[in-house]
Amino acid sequence: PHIYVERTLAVIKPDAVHHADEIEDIITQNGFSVLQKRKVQLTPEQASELYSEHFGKMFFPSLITYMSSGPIVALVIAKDKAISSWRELIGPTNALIAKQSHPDSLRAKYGTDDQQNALHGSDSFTSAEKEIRFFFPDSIVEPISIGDSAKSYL
Ligand code: DGI
Repeated sequence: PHIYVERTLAVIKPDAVHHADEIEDIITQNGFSVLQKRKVQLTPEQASELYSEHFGKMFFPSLITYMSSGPIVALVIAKDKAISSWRELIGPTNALIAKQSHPDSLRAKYGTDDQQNALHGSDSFTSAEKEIRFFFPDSIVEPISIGDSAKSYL
C-alpha cells in the first residue's frame, strides 16, 4: 500500500537562523517529520528565482538583499495537511500584525516586521513542489510505502 504524506517547504530566514534548533524542535513538537534539511546562503540571483512572483514590486530589491544576507535553513517537512498546517503555525506575513493577532505564531515570536518575518512556508501544493525541488533537486516525489522501512524514514 502507498499513501502520500503531504510535504511542504519551510525556510528559516537569515534573521531567525540563530534560533534554528529551537524552531526545529517546535516543528517536530507540532507533529511534522523533518524529511530533509539544508543550510545554505542564497546568491541574490537564487533569491530572485525563489521570489520571482514578486519581481517588479516595490519591496523586491530589499527582499532579495535580505534573503541573501546570510545563511538560511531549508527543511522539507511532512504531515497530514502540511501546507496549510505550517502556514497556520507561522502566522501572518507581517510579523508586526502577527504579534497583534496571532501572538502564539512563529512569526510573532521570531519576526520583526513585514520583511524580516523569520520564516517561510509554501502557500500551495504547486509552490511546495517547486520550492522543494529548488532546494532539494534530488528530492523523492514517489509515494512513500507504509511499511517498517518507511516508518523509520518518516
Ligand atoms: O507567503 P508569505 O511569505 O507570507 O508572503 P508573500 O508571498 O506575500 O511575500 C513574500 C515575502 O516578501 C514575505 O515573506 C516578506 C516580503 N514582503 C511581502 N510583502 C511585503 C514584503 N516586504 C516588504 N518590505 N513589504 C511588503 O509589503
